[in-house]
Amino acid sequence: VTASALGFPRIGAKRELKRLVEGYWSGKTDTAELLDGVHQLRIRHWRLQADKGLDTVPVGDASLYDHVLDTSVLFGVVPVRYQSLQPGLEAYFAMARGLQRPATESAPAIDVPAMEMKKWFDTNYHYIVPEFEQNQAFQLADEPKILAELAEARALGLQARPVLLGPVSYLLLGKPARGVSAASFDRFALLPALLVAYVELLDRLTAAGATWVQIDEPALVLDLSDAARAAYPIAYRQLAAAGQSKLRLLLTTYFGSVGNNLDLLTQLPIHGVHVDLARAPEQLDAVLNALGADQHLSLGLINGRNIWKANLAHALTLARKAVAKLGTDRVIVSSSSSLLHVPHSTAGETAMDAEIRDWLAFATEKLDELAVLAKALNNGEDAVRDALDDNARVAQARAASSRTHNPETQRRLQTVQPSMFKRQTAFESRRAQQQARLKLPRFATTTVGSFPQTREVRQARAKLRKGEWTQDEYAVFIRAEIERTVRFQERIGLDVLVHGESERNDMVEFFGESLQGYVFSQGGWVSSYGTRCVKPPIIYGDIVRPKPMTLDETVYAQSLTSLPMKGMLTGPITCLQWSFVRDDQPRRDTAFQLALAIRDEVSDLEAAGIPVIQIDEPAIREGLPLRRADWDAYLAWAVDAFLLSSTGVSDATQIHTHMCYSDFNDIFSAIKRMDADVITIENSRSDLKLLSAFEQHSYTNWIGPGIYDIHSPRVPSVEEMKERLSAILQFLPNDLVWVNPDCGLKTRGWPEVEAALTNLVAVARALREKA
Ligand code: THG
Ligand code: ZN
Repeated sequence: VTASALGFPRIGAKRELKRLVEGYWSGKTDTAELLDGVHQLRIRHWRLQADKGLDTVPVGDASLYDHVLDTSVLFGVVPVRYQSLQPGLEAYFAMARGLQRPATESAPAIDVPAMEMKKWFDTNYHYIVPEFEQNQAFQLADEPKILAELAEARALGLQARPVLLGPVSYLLLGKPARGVSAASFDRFALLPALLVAYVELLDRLTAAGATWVQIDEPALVLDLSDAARAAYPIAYRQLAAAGQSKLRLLLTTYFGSVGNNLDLLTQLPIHGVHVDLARAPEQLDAVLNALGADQHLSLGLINGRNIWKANLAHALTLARKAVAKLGTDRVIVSSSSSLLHVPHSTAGETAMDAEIRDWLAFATEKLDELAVLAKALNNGEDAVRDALDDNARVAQARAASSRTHNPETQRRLQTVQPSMFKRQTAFESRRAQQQARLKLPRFATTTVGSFPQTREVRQARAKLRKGEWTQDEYAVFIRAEIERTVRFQERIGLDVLVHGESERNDMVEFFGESLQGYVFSQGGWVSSYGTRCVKPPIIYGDIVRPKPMTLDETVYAQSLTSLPMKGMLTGPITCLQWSFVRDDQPRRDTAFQLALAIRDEVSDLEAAGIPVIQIDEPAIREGLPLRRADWDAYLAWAVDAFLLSSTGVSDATQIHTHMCYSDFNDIFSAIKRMDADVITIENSRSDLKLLSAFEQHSYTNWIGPGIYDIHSPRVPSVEEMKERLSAILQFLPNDLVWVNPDCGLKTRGWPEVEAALTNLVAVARALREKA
């Protein structure tokens, strides 16, 4: 039995990758420094894996920005608009994040936007979406980065396993390039040409000494079309012939069960299969039965998506079953998925509650677990007795801890009634009462919640954290920020104001820090996109709201103005989705506990006279299970959780919600059932399909489709936003439309926000006069 991980977090223990790459962008780091820095980081991560006792290290999983973008560059899939740039880092980073450069004497100005980003399966990681032309050519790069890295790892004496994204998953993750009609686009028509490039690469990897290559095909856990299923045998028959048939392919699946794709998998001429036994342990028997006589099986036993120490006894039971059937030589113990989705190490978490820290394993600690499993299987459990005993002790301590159970929360969960999932009356009657109370004009204007988080704001938080400021000094600073933000909105002429959220680091982490049942880490960063990270808080126990979380700031903000103030909360599903969640009870129960805490906050805000409350649920769609058959069950409890959080108010209190990713045509009935009085949504691409869905499903509540794309520093003109709004009004009844930006303004600067919001208010006013 050997041990290996499918991939390791690339950001670094101290987010070294972020500093290197952002330093390069700002001109502080030159190319040589950047490349040397990431080289050192790679080596450190390989050595760490080898030192922990892993037999094989993955090569090529690290990236300067994103591994899917790396795959596109590897095969020459560079959209036309970047082809005039310098190949190499300039084109690469332009694809990742756009490039603006003023004209010089010798060169014209450059202004190319970034490629699209999308969520990687059901994770909080975003990949760069490949763009394919109708007859896309594929051309292996002259100096593939993965070949250089293989040489580096081998030079260190390491057993290195190159990692590639598989051709079928790669094609499925992409989209037709601009100008290519989606209707006539057939991605699998590109397969033969793509395979030629893959074969050439595999040949070169073999020549460079690779014996195994890991090919990731996570699409195999999805519902596949017939065309996608047909592509697999074609692809892998061809790849199997590469490397003079000496190379061995480990085909990996992760994030779920292979399910009905198992028959497909077993037809493929591959040497090994990896399955996710953390998410889908029940598939082991079927996979063992289906495996060919010489095929290896990589067991995804250690969870790559969560941070709890594994139950090693349980993992060993599964592994022994595999060894009994296959023998030790054909079994690999591994992480369920790449460890990209968990933080680097718990070692720096000195401030965390020691009892809870003892329950956690981040990526580095998961390597230890893998090594223990392999040793136990190879040399007998006595060889790792101490580690196994310690693991059993932790599992028991966690199960028995009084810290995870709160009787009052449990009692309340039992008393949840169907009536708590409903507003008192239907929207029509609520609407009249809210109008009478708020007296808002038609085309009412508002923002989605956050205002620019300037350097001063982040520095203030740092001063508080480091103890340079007292809580009082910090509170004085925040109040000044709130007052400035309120006066700003009054001056601009917005109708429903917000306090600006300057006291919040992240919309999920902030609530995690205010609720019991949560712990948060100091350095538990996880890549979200490129160099950007999030620090997911950890839900370890029953949720309790010890005191109001947002009341002081919101009430203070309302005291400054006679205009309506909107209280800002994060919804239960988004808190769940963007946290590490306890694995000892159903996610639904945790969501309902969060919902009850938010429901209490909503009541407190209402009682304090706040007339409008927004409960953001940007993550409700990304929480959708990967298989359609599981959607309805999820949507039932997810929408119930939102309703539980939002319906404990009188008719005259206006509930808003917000969603960032407008890709929700297929969950429309769930959106409707949320019954928010106002929903603000992203619509930066003026997606008429989305708007027609509102019409089609006869959506009757208020809607605010964003008319200002906040993802770019560009200031949209009055004309531009007017046009966008006119298009919107083709589809939606005029008296249901709100006017607002796409999303929060946290990542923008004040001057551009002032200019854009001034234009936005002018658009709304002009429409009112016309109507
Ligand atoms: N919060 C959480 N998850 C998210 C988002 C969020 N997932 C989806 C989307 N929003 C991801 N977007 C971002 C945007 C910005 C940053 C991270 C994810 C970001 N991070 C800072 C960085 O890496 O420099 C760190 C922030 C900090 O210092 O706290 O800018 O909003 N949970
Ligand atoms: Zn948003």
